Amino acid sequence: MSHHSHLHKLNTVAVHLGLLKNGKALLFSGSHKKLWDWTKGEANIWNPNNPDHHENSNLKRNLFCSGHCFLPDGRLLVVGGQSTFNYPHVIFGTVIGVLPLVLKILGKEAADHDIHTFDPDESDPNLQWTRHSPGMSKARWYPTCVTLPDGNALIVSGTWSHGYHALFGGFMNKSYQIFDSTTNILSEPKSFGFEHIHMYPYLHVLPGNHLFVHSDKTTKFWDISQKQFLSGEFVTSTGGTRTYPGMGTCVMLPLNHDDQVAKIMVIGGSTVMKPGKEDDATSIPEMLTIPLNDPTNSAGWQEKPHHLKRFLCDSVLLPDGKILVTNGAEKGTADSNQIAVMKIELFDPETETWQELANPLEKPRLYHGTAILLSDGSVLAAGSTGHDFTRAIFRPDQHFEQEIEIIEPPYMASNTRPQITNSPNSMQYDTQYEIATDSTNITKVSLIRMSSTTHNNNMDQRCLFLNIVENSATLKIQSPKNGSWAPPGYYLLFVIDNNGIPSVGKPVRIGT
Ligand SMILES: [Cu+2]
Repeated sequence: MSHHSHLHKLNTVAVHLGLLKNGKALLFSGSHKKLWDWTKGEANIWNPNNPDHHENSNLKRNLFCSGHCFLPDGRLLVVGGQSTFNYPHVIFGTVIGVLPLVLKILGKEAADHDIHTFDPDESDPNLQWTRHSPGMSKARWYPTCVTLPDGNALIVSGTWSHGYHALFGGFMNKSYQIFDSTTNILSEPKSFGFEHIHMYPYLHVLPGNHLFVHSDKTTKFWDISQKQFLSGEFVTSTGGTRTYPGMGTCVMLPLNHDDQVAKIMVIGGSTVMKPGKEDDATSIPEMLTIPLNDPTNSAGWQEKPHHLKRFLCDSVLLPDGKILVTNGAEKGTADSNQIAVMKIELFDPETETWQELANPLEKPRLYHGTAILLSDGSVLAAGSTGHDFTRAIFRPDQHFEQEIEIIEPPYMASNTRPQITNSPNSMQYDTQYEIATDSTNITKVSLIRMSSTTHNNNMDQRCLFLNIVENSATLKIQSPKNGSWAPPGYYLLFVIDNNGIPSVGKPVRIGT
């Protein structure tokens, strides 16, 4: 088989990347020449079916280092954005409060108080982005958000002053807010209850209405109905931070419809709590097995077979239930890293083993790299701002990666992939539906949420294997039990045959 290039050049840096319900990819950030200029934003829409073209979407604000998750109707909620530029005089001006005031008067205030949505149903590039008012009263730079079982989005973390952050190591926004996806109204901030939360924590909604929250090395569980943390916490055993600025990636393994436990893995990260340029990344993944009826009853984080040493890496849930791990570097901290890791790995949760793909990445994907699953089962890797952001400011063309690339998991080479010939466009919870396929050998049916990611933190990603209730002349499945198993929104539906080969995914709206 001849090896052809999978690279496509766009005119934005995919620091932020999402798969829209129409199957196109949305990429956005600051200007590809000046990511840090808080007055300039940039967004592209790329169609995998027409890969040599892209559309520009008119993003007026710089949403560099925001957080985002998909709402039930397929809009992307984007929280925050670029803070003011971190030159020393700017930091000083920010700390004494003069700069934000002056910028507000000039109409040039930074985007870190902003709340935006992107609407894929809108074809006019000038109307796709909506800035909602009022924004957040207290800024969030590097926040995380997640769509809850009721379809509203929980927003946590982020620093509220870039200036204070640069000088004193971080002033965290410790409140939570909820964005109502029906009224577009943001709730008043309330204390989240995680005293030492840092930037871009990992959040996952667990079946049964608890939220997994992990920051640095500490895991806690938040009761979504009571809006408070359960007592007790768990600590990863390998010592280093797993989140920003030494972040690896965190993924909930595929759920089965009758599971009593959820398994969450941290893959990659740092060997130390406060990484510098010379500190090694880890090669030790850890897994937390969480009893769904009482998460605090977990036996704690456990080491699993080692992968390649890396941080700044992304995990992508594949339709067959395996996890693809790509991107990153062997040493360092976010903006100052060394030795790109070009190899791509697959983790099989059934056997708990790792395998390397035959072809490596074509481009280094370092800090601000991204990767997501596309509808056909391939993986889109994108973004990167290189080894050293300070140097990149003088030669952005050499550092700010505008080329995106397609990774093909082994099943993409199969010329006998099963096909879904008919499937529902939407599904209520806990209901039976028929799926028509061209194969009589379907053994599994998976749902993967169409996801968005930034800073190696996929805030949407989850995979659920559905209950097959009939598999004879017709294939009949039971949809997810409720929003805690599959928060409302758009998913890709895949069928997998007895050789483990998945179909192309069909978009389906869950929980309408
Ligand atoms: Cu960033």
